[in-house]
Amino acid sequence: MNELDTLVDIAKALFAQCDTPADLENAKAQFLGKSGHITVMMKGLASLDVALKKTQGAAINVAKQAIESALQTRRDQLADAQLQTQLKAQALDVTLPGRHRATGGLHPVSLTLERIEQIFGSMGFEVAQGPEIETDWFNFTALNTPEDHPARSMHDTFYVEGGYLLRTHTSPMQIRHAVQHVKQYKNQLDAGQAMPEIRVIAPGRTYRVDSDATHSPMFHQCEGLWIGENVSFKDLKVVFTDFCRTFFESDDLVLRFRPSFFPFTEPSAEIDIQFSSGPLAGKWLEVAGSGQVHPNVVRNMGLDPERYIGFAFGMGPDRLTMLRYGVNDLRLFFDGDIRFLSQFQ
Ligand code: 2NL
Repeated sequence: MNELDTLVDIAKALFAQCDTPADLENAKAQFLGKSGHITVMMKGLASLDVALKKTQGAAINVAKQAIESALQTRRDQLADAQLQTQLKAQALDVTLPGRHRATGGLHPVSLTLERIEQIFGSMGFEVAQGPEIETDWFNFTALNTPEDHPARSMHDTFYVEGGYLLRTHTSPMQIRHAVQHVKQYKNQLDAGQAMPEIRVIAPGRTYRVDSDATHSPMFHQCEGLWIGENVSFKDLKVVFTDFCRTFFESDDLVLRFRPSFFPFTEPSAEIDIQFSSGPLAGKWLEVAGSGQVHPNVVRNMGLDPERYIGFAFGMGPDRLTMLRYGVNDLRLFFDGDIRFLSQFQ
């Protein structure tokens, strides 16, 4: 092996030991730089005679090319290694499950309220919504509730500063709606003409001092009111029967109107339903209170009770939701546990 072959081998060995592009370029200088071995040998050719110059020159060139080629090969190897390291560092595991954005949904009681509004809407009822902090007048007095009625006690009702209270039912909103309606048709009424009937439901939050498995201090109520010149108990029966059968999707569901008492209606009735099939079949379940609106209440709406008559009812959407889905503890609705709530989506 001649001197040049040895030089090429040394260069290859040296290049192989270089782990970074900077090391490699430094090693290159030892052979191809200004004072590198190859460069010095080339310069040495000048002192040789022509024949030797030719053969030696060619041999040096072969060695030079071999070194340049080895250099390029090592450069490519290092660049490739660097790329591999970078790819490894930035690796994406495409088999990981994606992080999905959970879709929200309506609360089960909201689903019930929407259902109630939809069904009564199809029967021509408007939806009235209003204040949860009420006056004594709208919550009790206008509804013919006597001063000494137990519902008015501190024990049953949340009173707030300024003589206000948290409404114990949504009826005050129906009084507000009726008064507004009567005001709107005042000219017609003053002229002895008829006004369009009042047909409204009032869904929303209500409050009572009460807390156990079937009572929450905040609960929902939906009341309904239909006032006209010729609205009877028969209409109440038709409307409420239709509502219950549609709400529970059960055409053979039956209703029972059981005599009862409320200060704001006379006569009054509790409404019970009975399913003919399913887990609750055969049991009478109380779902609402109802009655013919008391003449004093009709008067407080600004109407003549000799001419205007109608019915009202009140029901608990929380309880309707429990019946519809088979939930046995009311508190589940208000605990905010996503494992419970997500089951209704
Ligand atoms: C019940 C009882 C009832 C009413 C609510 C009412 C409203 C007006 C006039 C007359 Cl503006 N009555 N509402 C009538 C009877 C019963 O609810 O047990 N609710 C869950």
